[in-house]
Amino acid sequence: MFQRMQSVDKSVVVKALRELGAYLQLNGENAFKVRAYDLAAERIAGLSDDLGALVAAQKLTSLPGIGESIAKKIEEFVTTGTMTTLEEVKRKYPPKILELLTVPDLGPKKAKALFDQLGVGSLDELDQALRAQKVRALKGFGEKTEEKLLNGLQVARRAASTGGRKKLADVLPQADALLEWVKAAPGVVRASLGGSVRRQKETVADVDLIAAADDAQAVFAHFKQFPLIAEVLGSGESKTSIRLKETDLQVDLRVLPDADFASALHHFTGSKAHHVHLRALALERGLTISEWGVFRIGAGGAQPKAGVARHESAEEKLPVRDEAELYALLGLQFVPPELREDWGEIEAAQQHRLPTTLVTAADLRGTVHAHSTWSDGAQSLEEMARAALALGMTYLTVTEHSQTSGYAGGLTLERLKAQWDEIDRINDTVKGIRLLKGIESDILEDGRLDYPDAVLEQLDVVIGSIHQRYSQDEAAMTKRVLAAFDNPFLHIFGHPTGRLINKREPAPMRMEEILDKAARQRITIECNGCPDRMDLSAEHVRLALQRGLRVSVSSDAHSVTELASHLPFALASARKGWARVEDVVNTGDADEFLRRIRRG
Ligand code: DGT
Ligand code: CA
Ligand code: ZN
Repeated sequence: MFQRMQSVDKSVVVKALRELGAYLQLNGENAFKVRAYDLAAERIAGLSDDLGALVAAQKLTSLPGIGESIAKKIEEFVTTGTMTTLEEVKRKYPPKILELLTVPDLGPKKAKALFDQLGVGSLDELDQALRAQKVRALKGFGEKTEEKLLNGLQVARRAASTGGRKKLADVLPQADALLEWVKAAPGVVRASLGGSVRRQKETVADVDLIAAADDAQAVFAHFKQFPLIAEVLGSGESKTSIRLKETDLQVDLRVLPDADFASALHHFTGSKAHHVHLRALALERGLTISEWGVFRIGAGGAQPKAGVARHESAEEKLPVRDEAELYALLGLQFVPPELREDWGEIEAAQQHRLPTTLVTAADLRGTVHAHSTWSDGAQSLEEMARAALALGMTYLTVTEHSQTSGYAGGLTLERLKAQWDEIDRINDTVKGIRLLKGIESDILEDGRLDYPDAVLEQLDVVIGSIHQRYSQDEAAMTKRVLAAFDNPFLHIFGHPTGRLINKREPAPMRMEEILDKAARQRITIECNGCPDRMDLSAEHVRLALQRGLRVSVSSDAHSVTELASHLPFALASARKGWARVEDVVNTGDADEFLRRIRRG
């Protein structure tokens, strides 16, 4: 597994250390020892040097928090591929026992008791024991614990099926509420969300909050009063972590003096990959960047160790009032948080060719992809029109489902034509908003659209989407989409991959080939704002834009609420994929929209 010492996969080592720590917990080892393995794992995970090289040079113990004994275990693992201590302790338990530690309210002691007394060694076995009401009979458990564990079991199962990552939309409301709560804490000068939430990733593992205040403990005391807290996981000098009720979301709050806020916010916004790249750049300029700030390396040229830097006098700490200053110190254009993934943004920032006009909500003039009671929407067409108007939109594309989607109230030809009369009536009576006649046509199994060309031709906007037969293989699915693009009346490829976050994988298709053809045929690609979908993914948006394609920022609204609530998620995909105002078809008025989606 590790023939060469170089390029060791750190994540495998991190996983082994964490596992060993978890088994030691089961064994009843003291918390101090267990924590040492977690700390070592964290240290290795955050390492920017090559681990293989460190081991070869026998320099592991020079890392803070890694002592002789752990260093030996890492060395053994890196050189032989096994860690004897881990293998030994694993043999004492059934293979899935660590699953139990993922259940909230089930600590290592209780897990061990369940194993020793009931032979419970996995989530499934825990489920059976709970149902058989065997758990309540154990000493120290009881009916109340049983009920808690039944709940916890569900949480653990959900987490296991999603890799523990939650949808952005499920997290944002609580994250925003917490941010407001922290801003109201005594002495807080400024505060912000950080981490993957600030970078607008589609899924997030936890929420990171950063606040500026002189008295961190006073802020923590207020933080812990937040009504929805299930448990305080830890509280230290500058960080407090909590777990929330209902969502089981973990939130880390860091509080620093205002002078350190910008560099800390930058650090805890990430991403790690972005930082690793930035740090290399910084070194070339004689600077180091860490969570403690930006330092000019002293005349001696010594590199500060993390955590020591701020106390060392050889380095000069540079003032950083905001993130733009930090980037300026590196000779870089400011990089918006969404772009910080090391997807080429640092190279672009060096050359000052990062997009400066990323699309915002204020740029949108029309709302694209809406359903009403004519198909499976919740409100009438007129209500949708008035709601769009209230949002400051100047047009709304009416795109009901087509006839094949009978289950979703898809429109027969007659009903489609009847709808045109109503659209004309609303356009005459409701001033300030223009309804465009459209359809969300099914892309059938062979790539045909769902109405005759003679009908499609009469529509202002045709979205083509796949709703059925997701089971096709990659070749068939790709062929299907490519064929659809040959229809001259198709304007927009709707929710392209069909992915449902944490529920359904993207349909298999050769996306680059599809985007190549879309570019040739001038098809617009949809950023779908339904928070379960958010497809295109940001990576795909980027690929589309690189081919000169335009995207739509679509609400895919089935109600007046969704007209507004879905937009931030379509925008998140678009912005994260570097879409500028001019790359988005619905940032101009209705005529401009029609010009931009036009094919020839
Ligand atoms: P998540 O929580 O998995 O959705 O994604 P993030 O990016 O929010 O990751 P998280 O919460 O582990 O850490 C927040 C930020 O803190 C991360 O984006 C960069 C910074 N950070 C955390 N750990 C390390 C590390 O070991 N090395 C470096 N360079 N940065 C780190
Ligand atoms: Ca995070
Ligand atoms: Zn659809």
